[in-house]
Amino acid sequence: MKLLHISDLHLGRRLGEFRLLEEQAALLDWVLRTAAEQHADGILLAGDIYDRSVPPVEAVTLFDRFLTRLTEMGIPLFAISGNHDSPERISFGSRLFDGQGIHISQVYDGTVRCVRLDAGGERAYVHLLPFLKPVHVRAALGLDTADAESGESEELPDTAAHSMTCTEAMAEVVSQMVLPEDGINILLCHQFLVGAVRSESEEVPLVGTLDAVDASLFSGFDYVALGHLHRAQQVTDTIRYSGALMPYAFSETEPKGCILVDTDGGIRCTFLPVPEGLTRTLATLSGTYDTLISLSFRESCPHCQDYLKILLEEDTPVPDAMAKLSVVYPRVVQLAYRHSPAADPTAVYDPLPDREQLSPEQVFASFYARQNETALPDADLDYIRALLTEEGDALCGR
Ligand SMILES: [Mn+2]
Repeated sequence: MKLLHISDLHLGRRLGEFRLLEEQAALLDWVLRTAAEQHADGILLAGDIYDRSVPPVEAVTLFDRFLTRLTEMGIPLFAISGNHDSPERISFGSRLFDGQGIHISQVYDGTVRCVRLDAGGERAYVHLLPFLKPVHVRAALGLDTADAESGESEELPDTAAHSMTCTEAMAEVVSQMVLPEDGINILLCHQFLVGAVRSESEEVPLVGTLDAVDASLFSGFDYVALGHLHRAQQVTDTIRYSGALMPYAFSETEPKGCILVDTDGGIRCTFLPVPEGLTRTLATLSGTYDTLISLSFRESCPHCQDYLKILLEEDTPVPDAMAKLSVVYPRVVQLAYRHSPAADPTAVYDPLPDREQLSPEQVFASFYARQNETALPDADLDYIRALLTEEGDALCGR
Protein backbone atom coordinates (compact mmCIF):
# COMPACT_ATOMS: atom_id res chain seq x y z
CA MET A 1 0.00 0.00 0.00
CA LYS A 2 1.21 3.48 -0.86
CA LEU A 3 0.20 6.59 1.05
CA LEU A 4 1.01 10.21 0.43
CA HIS A 5 1.69 12.19 3.61
CA ILE A 6 1.17 15.97 3.52
CA SER A 7 0.48 18.59 6.20
CA ASP A 8 0.18 22.27 7.04
CA LEU A 9 -1.62 23.50 3.93
CA HIS A 10 -2.60 26.71 5.76
CA LEU A 11 -5.13 27.49 3.04
CA GLY A 12 -6.02 31.17 3.05
CA ARG A 13 -2.71 32.29 4.50
CA ARG A 14 -1.46 35.75 3.56
CA LEU A 15 2.07 36.99 3.23
CA GLY A 16 2.06 40.68 4.05
CA GLU A 17 -0.67 42.09 1.82
CA PHE A 18 -0.54 39.17 -0.64
CA ARG A 19 -2.91 36.22 -0.77
CA LEU A 20 -1.27 32.91 -1.58
CA LEU A 21 -4.32 31.12 -3.00
CA GLU A 22 -2.93 30.82 -6.52
CA GLU A 23 0.21 29.13 -5.21
CA GLN A 24 -1.79 26.93 -2.85
CA ALA A 25 -4.10 25.86 -5.69
CA ALA A 26 -1.09 24.92 -7.84
CA LEU A 27 0.39 22.92 -4.96
CA LEU A 28 -2.84 21.01 -4.34
CA ASP A 29 -2.98 20.20 -8.07
CA TRP A 30 0.58 18.91 -7.79
CA VAL A 31 -0.45 16.71 -4.85
CA LEU A 32 -3.29 15.26 -6.95
CA ARG A 33 -0.98 14.64 -9.92
CA THR A 34 1.63 13.05 -7.65
CA ALA A 35 -0.98 10.83 -6.01
CA ALA A 36 -2.10 9.63 -9.45
CA GLU A 37 1.45 9.10 -10.76
CA GLN A 38 2.52 7.20 -7.66
CA HIS A 39 -0.72 5.16 -7.60
CA ALA A 40 -1.33 6.28 -4.02
CA ASP A 41 -3.97 4.32 -2.12
CA GLY A 42 -4.68 7.25 0.19
CA ILE A 43 -3.62 10.70 1.31
CA LEU A 44 -2.71 11.48 4.91
CA LEU A 45 -3.25 15.15 5.77
CA ALA A 46 -1.79 15.85 9.21
CA GLY A 47 -3.51 19.07 10.20
CA ASP A 48 -3.54 22.81 9.66
CA ILE A 49 -5.78 22.47 6.62
CA TYR A 50 -6.70 26.14 6.97
CA ASP A 51 -4.68 29.01 8.33
CA ARG A 52 -7.45 30.24 10.62
CA SER A 53 -10.30 28.67 12.57
CA VAL A 54 -12.72 30.74 10.45
CA PRO A 55 -11.12 30.47 7.01
CA PRO A 56 -11.86 32.90 4.15
CA VAL A 57 -14.41 31.74 1.55
CA GLU A 58 -11.72 31.31 -1.14
CA ALA A 59 -9.82 28.86 1.08
CA VAL A 60 -12.94 26.78 1.74
CA THR A 61 -13.69 26.72 -2.01
CA LEU A 62 -10.14 25.58 -2.72
CA PHE A 63 -10.34 22.71 -0.23
CA ASP A 64 -13.79 21.76 -1.48
CA ARG A 65 -12.39 21.48 -5.02
CA PHE A 66 -9.53 19.31 -3.71
CA LEU A 67 -11.95 16.96 -1.94
CA THR A 68 -14.15 16.71 -5.02
CA ARG A 69 -11.20 15.88 -7.28
CA LEU A 70 -9.99 13.23 -4.81
CA THR A 71 -13.37 11.51 -4.73
CA GLU A 72 -13.51 11.61 -8.54
CA MET A 73 -10.10 9.96 -8.61
CA GLY A 74 -11.23 7.43 -6.01
CA ILE A 75 -8.38 8.24 -3.62
CA PRO A 76 -9.39 8.27 0.04
CA LEU A 77 -8.32 11.16 2.25
CA PHE A 78 -7.52 10.93 5.96
CA ALA A 79 -7.35 14.34 7.63
CA ILE A 80 -7.10 15.78 11.13
CA SER A 81 -7.51 19.28 12.52
CA GLY A 82 -4.36 21.20 13.47
CA ASN A 83 -3.88 24.01 15.95
CA HIS A 84 -4.90 26.55 13.30
CA ASP A 85 -8.15 24.72 12.49
CA SER A 86 -11.39 24.69 14.40
CA PRO A 87 -11.91 20.99 15.30
CA GLU A 88 -15.69 21.48 15.25
CA ARG A 89 -15.81 23.19 11.84
CA ILE A 90 -13.36 20.72 10.30
CA SER A 91 -15.49 17.77 11.41
CA PHE A 92 -18.67 19.23 9.88
CA GLY A 93 -20.42 16.57 7.78
CA SER A 94 -17.66 14.06 8.43
CA ARG A 95 -20.05 11.13 8.88
CA LEU A 96 -21.59 11.89 5.49
CA PHE A 97 -18.18 12.29 3.86
CA ASP A 98 -17.09 8.88 5.16
CA GLY A 99 -19.19 7.24 2.46
CA GLN A 100 -17.19 9.17 -0.16
CA GLY A 101 -13.81 8.14 1.20
CA ILE A 102 -13.17 11.44 2.99
CA HIS A 103 -12.28 10.66 6.59
CA ILE A 104 -11.92 13.58 8.98
CA SER A 105 -11.09 13.68 12.70
CA GLN A 106 -13.81 14.37 15.25
CA VAL A 107 -13.69 16.68 18.24
CA TYR A 108 -11.80 14.73 20.90
CA ASP A 109 -14.18 13.21 23.44
CA GLY A 110 -11.85 10.63 24.91
CA THR A 111 -11.86 8.43 21.83
CA VAL A 112 -9.86 8.71 18.61
CA ARG A 113 -11.47 7.79 15.30
CA CYS A 114 -9.95 4.80 13.57
CA VAL A 115 -10.67 4.06 9.91
CA ARG A 116 -9.85 0.78 8.18
CA LEU A 117 -8.24 0.90 4.76
CA ASP A 118 -7.84 -2.21 2.61
CA ALA A 119 -5.63 -1.66 -0.42
CA GLY A 120 -2.78 -3.26 -2.30
CA GLY A 121 -3.44 -6.60 -0.59
CA GLU A 122 -2.83 -4.99 2.80
CA ARG A 123 -4.91 -3.72 5.69
CA ALA A 124 -4.20 -0.52 7.56
CA TYR A 125 -5.92 1.17 10.48
CA VAL A 126 -5.63 4.94 10.27
CA HIS A 127 -6.07 6.70 13.62
CA LEU A 128 -7.23 10.31 13.31
CA LEU A 129 -5.94 12.19 16.34
CA PRO A 130 -6.76 15.91 16.19
CA PHE A 131 -4.45 18.56 17.68
CA LEU A 132 -4.84 18.49 21.46
CA LYS A 133 -3.63 20.48 24.42
CA PRO A 134 -3.44 18.98 27.92
CA VAL A 135 -6.47 21.08 28.87
CA HIS A 136 -8.60 19.36 26.20
CA VAL A 137 -7.44 15.92 27.32
CA ARG A 138 -8.17 16.64 30.99
CA ALA A 139 -11.62 17.93 30.09
CA ALA A 140 -12.49 15.02 27.78
CA LEU A 141 -11.27 12.35 30.17
CA GLY A 142 -12.79 14.06 33.21
CA LEU A 143 -9.38 14.35 34.86
CA ASP A 144 -9.97 17.93 35.89
CA THR A 145 -13.53 18.76 36.89
CA ALA A 146 -12.82 22.49 37.10
CA ASP A 147 -12.12 22.65 33.36
CA ALA A 148 -14.67 20.10 32.29
CA GLU A 149 -17.56 22.56 32.01
CA SER A 150 -15.83 25.01 29.66
CA GLY A 151 -17.43 24.57 26.28
CA GLU A 152 -15.13 26.64 24.07
CA SER A 153 -12.27 24.52 22.82
CA GLU A 154 -10.11 27.33 21.45
CA GLU A 155 -7.81 29.40 23.61
CA LEU A 156 -8.76 27.85 26.90
CA PRO A 157 -6.57 29.29 29.63
CA ASP A 158 -3.94 26.69 30.36
CA THR A 159 -3.64 27.78 33.99
CA ALA A 160 -3.22 24.29 35.36
CA ALA A 161 -0.99 23.17 32.49
CA HIS A 162 1.78 22.41 34.96
CA SER A 163 -0.39 19.71 36.45
CA MET A 164 -0.11 17.74 33.18
CA THR A 165 2.59 18.05 30.56
CA CYS A 166 1.94 17.46 26.88
CA THR A 167 3.72 14.12 27.10
CA GLU A 168 1.55 13.05 30.05
CA ALA A 169 -1.60 14.17 28.25
CA MET A 170 -0.63 12.33 25.07
CA ALA A 171 0.26 9.22 27.12
CA GLU A 172 -3.32 9.27 28.46
CA VAL A 173 -4.73 9.64 24.95
CA VAL A 174 -2.61 6.82 23.52
CA SER A 175 -3.42 4.52 26.45
CA GLN A 176 -7.15 4.84 25.59
CA MET A 177 -6.57 3.83 21.95
CA VAL A 178 -7.09 0.31 20.65
CA LEU A 179 -4.60 -0.87 18.02
CA PRO A 180 -6.03 -3.80 16.00
CA GLU A 181 -3.53 -6.53 15.28
CA ASP A 182 -4.80 -7.72 11.89
CA GLY A 183 -3.20 -4.82 10.03
CA ILE A 184 -0.68 -2.02 10.31
CA ASN A 185 -1.51 0.98 12.49
CA ILE A 186 -0.99 4.49 11.19
CA LEU A 187 -1.38 7.57 13.36
CA LEU A 188 -2.13 11.08 12.12
CA CYS A 189 -1.02 13.57 14.72
CA HIS A 190 -0.43 17.33 14.95
CA GLN A 191 2.02 17.89 17.80
CA PHE A 192 5.53 19.12 18.51
CA LEU A 193 7.80 16.17 19.27
CA VAL A 194 10.89 16.39 21.46
CA GLY A 195 14.01 16.97 19.37
CA ALA A 196 12.23 18.28 16.27
CA VAL A 197 13.32 21.54 14.60
CA ARG A 198 10.97 24.51 14.50
CA SER A 199 10.52 27.14 11.79
CA GLU A 200 9.65 30.82 11.83
CA SER A 201 6.19 30.57 10.25
CA GLU A 202 4.69 28.14 12.78
CA GLU A 203 3.79 31.12 14.96
CA VAL A 204 3.76 29.03 18.10
CA PRO A 205 5.23 30.75 21.14
CA LEU A 206 8.27 28.83 22.25
CA VAL A 207 8.80 28.41 25.97
CA GLY A 208 11.23 25.59 26.60
CA THR A 209 9.99 22.15 25.62
CA LEU A 210 6.97 21.96 27.92
CA ASP A 211 4.71 21.61 24.90
CA ALA A 212 6.83 18.85 23.36
CA VAL A 213 5.71 15.26 23.24
CA ASP A 214 8.04 12.30 23.70
CA ALA A 215 8.19 10.19 20.52
CA SER A 216 8.51 6.94 22.49
CA LEU A 217 4.75 7.14 23.20
CA PHE A 218 4.10 6.26 19.58
CA SER A 219 6.22 3.12 19.44
CA GLY A 220 3.09 0.98 18.95
CA PHE A 221 2.36 2.54 15.56
CA ASP A 222 3.89 1.38 12.31
CA TYR A 223 3.95 4.91 10.90
CA VAL A 224 3.21 8.32 12.44
CA ALA A 225 2.28 11.04 9.96
CA LEU A 226 3.02 14.28 11.77
CA GLY A 227 1.99 17.84 11.11
CA HIS A 228 2.64 21.09 12.98
CA LEU A 229 6.28 21.75 12.11
CA HIS A 230 6.84 23.31 8.71
CA ARG A 231 10.22 21.76 7.99
CA ALA A 232 10.17 18.22 6.58
CA GLN A 233 12.07 16.03 9.04
CA GLN A 234 12.13 12.66 10.67
CA VAL A 235 11.98 12.05 14.39
CA THR A 236 12.65 8.36 13.75
CA ASP A 237 12.53 6.29 10.53
CA THR A 238 8.78 5.85 10.89
CA ILE A 239 7.79 9.05 12.75
CA ARG A 240 7.98 11.93 10.30
CA TYR A 241 6.96 15.48 9.58
CA SER A 242 6.17 16.09 5.91
CA GLY A 243 6.43 19.85 6.51
CA ALA A 244 4.46 22.53 4.68
CA LEU A 245 4.20 22.49 0.87
CA MET A 246 5.64 25.99 0.53
CA PRO A 247 7.75 28.30 2.67
CA TYR A 248 5.76 30.81 4.72
CA ALA A 249 8.77 32.79 5.99
CA PHE A 250 11.93 33.98 4.27
CA SER A 251 14.12 31.94 6.62
CA GLU A 252 12.53 28.70 5.37
CA THR A 253 14.78 27.78 2.48
CA GLU A 254 14.86 24.00 2.90
CA PRO A 255 13.06 21.83 0.29
CA LYS A 256 9.27 21.50 0.54
CA GLY A 257 7.22 18.52 -0.53
CA CYS A 258 5.41 15.39 0.60
CA ILE A 259 6.36 11.94 1.83
CA LEU A 260 5.49 8.78 -0.07
CA VAL A 261 5.01 5.98 2.46
CA ASP A 262 5.26 2.49 1.01
CA THR A 263 4.06 -0.12 3.51
CA ASP A 264 4.86 -3.18 1.43
CA GLY A 265 7.12 -5.43 3.52
CA GLY A 266 8.02 -2.83 6.16
CA ILE A 267 7.75 0.95 6.00
CA ARG A 268 9.78 2.76 3.35
CA CYS A 269 9.58 6.55 3.05
CA THR A 270 10.59 8.75 0.13
CA PHE A 271 10.53 12.54 0.22
CA LEU A 272 9.07 13.93 -3.01
CA PRO A 273 10.07 17.59 -3.37
CA VAL A 274 7.83 20.17 -5.05
CA PRO A 275 9.46 20.71 -8.47
CA GLU A 276 11.33 23.98 -8.81
CA GLY A 277 9.42 26.60 -10.77
CA LEU A 278 6.04 24.91 -10.20
CA THR A 279 4.72 28.03 -8.54
CA ARG A 280 5.90 31.37 -7.16
CA THR A 281 7.94 31.02 -4.01
CA LEU A 282 9.75 33.20 -1.47
CA ALA A 283 13.17 34.63 -2.25
CA THR A 284 15.62 37.15 -0.85
CA LEU A 285 17.41 39.61 -3.16
CA SER A 286 20.24 41.88 -2.09
CA GLY A 287 22.22 44.62 -3.76
CA THR A 288 22.44 48.37 -4.09
CA TYR A 289 19.34 50.20 -5.25
CA ASP A 290 20.93 50.96 -8.64
CA THR A 291 21.87 47.31 -9.14
CA LEU A 292 18.42 46.02 -8.24
CA ILE A 293 16.55 48.33 -10.60
CA SER A 294 19.02 47.82 -13.45
CA LEU A 295 17.66 45.96 -16.45
CA SER A 296 20.66 43.63 -16.62
CA PHE A 297 20.11 42.45 -13.04
CA ARG A 298 16.39 41.92 -13.57
CA GLU A 299 16.92 40.04 -16.81
CA SER A 300 19.22 37.55 -15.14
CA CYS A 301 17.21 37.23 -11.91
CA PRO A 302 14.89 34.19 -11.76
CA HIS A 303 12.90 35.63 -8.84
CA CYS A 304 11.36 38.83 -10.24
CA GLN A 305 7.81 37.41 -9.95
CA ASP A 306 8.37 35.71 -6.57
CA TYR A 307 7.51 37.05 -3.13
CA LEU A 308 10.56 39.03 -2.17
CA LYS A 309 12.48 40.20 0.79
CA ILE A 310 14.84 42.87 -0.49
CA LEU A 311 18.02 43.75 1.36
CA LEU A 312 19.23 47.12 0.12
CA GLU A 313 22.96 47.52 0.45
CA GLU A 314 22.89 51.23 1.09
CA ASP A 315 24.33 53.22 3.98
CA THR A 316 21.62 55.87 3.79
CA PRO A 317 17.89 55.24 3.23
CA VAL A 318 16.58 55.51 -0.33
CA PRO A 319 13.45 57.73 -0.39
CA ASP A 320 10.31 55.80 -1.41
CA ALA A 321 12.39 52.68 -2.03
CA MET A 322 9.47 50.29 -1.40
CA ALA A 323 7.16 52.05 -3.86
CA LYS A 324 9.86 52.35 -6.53
CA LEU A 325 11.03 48.74 -6.21
CA SER A 326 7.43 47.51 -6.28
CA VAL A 327 7.12 48.95 -9.78
CA VAL A 328 9.72 46.51 -11.13
CA TYR A 329 9.16 43.73 -8.57
CA PRO A 330 5.38 43.25 -8.14
CA ARG A 331 5.58 41.19 -4.92
CA VAL A 332 7.90 42.89 -2.46
CA VAL A 333 6.88 41.73 1.00
CA GLN A 334 9.74 43.12 3.07
CA LEU A 335 12.38 45.76 2.63
CA ALA A 336 15.41 46.04 4.88
CA TYR A 337 18.82 47.68 4.71
CA ARG A 338 22.10 45.90 4.88
CA HIS A 339 24.97 48.25 5.55
CA SER A 340 28.46 47.66 4.30
CA PRO A 341 30.06 45.83 7.22
CA ALA A 342 32.86 47.53 9.08
CA ALA A 343 36.31 45.98 8.66
CA ASP A 344 36.63 45.50 12.40
CA PRO A 345 33.24 45.88 14.11
CA THR A 346 34.82 45.95 17.58
CA ALA A 347 36.83 49.03 16.64
CA VAL A 348 33.68 50.96 15.78
CA TYR A 349 32.03 51.09 19.18
CA ASP A 350 32.61 50.11 22.73
CA PRO A 351 30.50 46.92 23.06
CA LEU A 352 28.96 48.03 26.36
CA PRO A 353 29.32 51.76 26.78
CA ASP A 354 28.30 53.11 30.15
CA ARG A 355 25.69 55.59 29.05
CA GLU A 356 26.04 57.63 32.23
CA GLN A 357 29.60 58.46 31.26
CA LEU A 358 28.78 59.51 27.68
CA SER A 359 27.89 62.89 26.28
CA PRO A 360 24.65 63.08 24.24
CA GLU A 361 26.55 63.10 20.95
CA GLN A 362 28.59 60.10 22.08
CA VAL A 363 25.35 58.26 22.90
CA PHE A 364 24.10 59.09 19.40
CA ALA A 365 27.38 58.06 17.77
CA SER A 366 27.37 54.78 19.69
CA PHE A 367 23.74 54.08 18.67
CA TYR A 368 24.54 54.91 15.04
CA ALA A 369 27.54 52.58 15.09
CA ARG A 370 25.47 49.72 16.49
CA GLN A 371 22.69 50.22 13.97
CA ASN A 372 24.91 50.69 10.94
CA GLU A 373 27.98 48.70 11.86
CA THR A 374 30.11 51.65 10.84
CA ALA A 375 31.25 54.79 12.63
CA LEU A 376 29.26 58.01 12.39
CA PRO A 377 30.98 60.22 9.77
CA ASP A 378 32.62 63.37 11.19
CA ALA A 379 30.38 65.69 9.16
CA ASP A 380 27.29 63.99 10.64
CA LEU A 381 28.75 64.19 14.13
CA ASP A 382 29.24 67.95 13.69
CA TYR A 383 25.65 68.25 12.49
CA ILE A 384 24.34 66.33 15.51
CA ARG A 385 26.47 68.47 17.80
CA ALA A 386 25.02 71.64 16.25
CA LEU A 387 21.47 70.28 16.53
CA LEU A 388 21.97 69.28 20.13
CA THR A 389 23.32 72.74 20.98
CA GLU A 390 20.40 74.47 19.27
CA GLU A 391 17.81 72.17 20.86
CA GLY A 392 19.56 72.30 24.20
CA ASP A 393 19.57 76.07 24.10
CA ALA A 394 15.94 76.12 23.11
CA LEU A 395 14.97 73.70 25.87
CA CYS A 396 16.86 75.69 28.46
CA GLY A 397 15.28 78.90 27.15
CA ARG A 398 18.62 80.40 26.09
MN1 LIG B 1 1.13 24.75 10.80
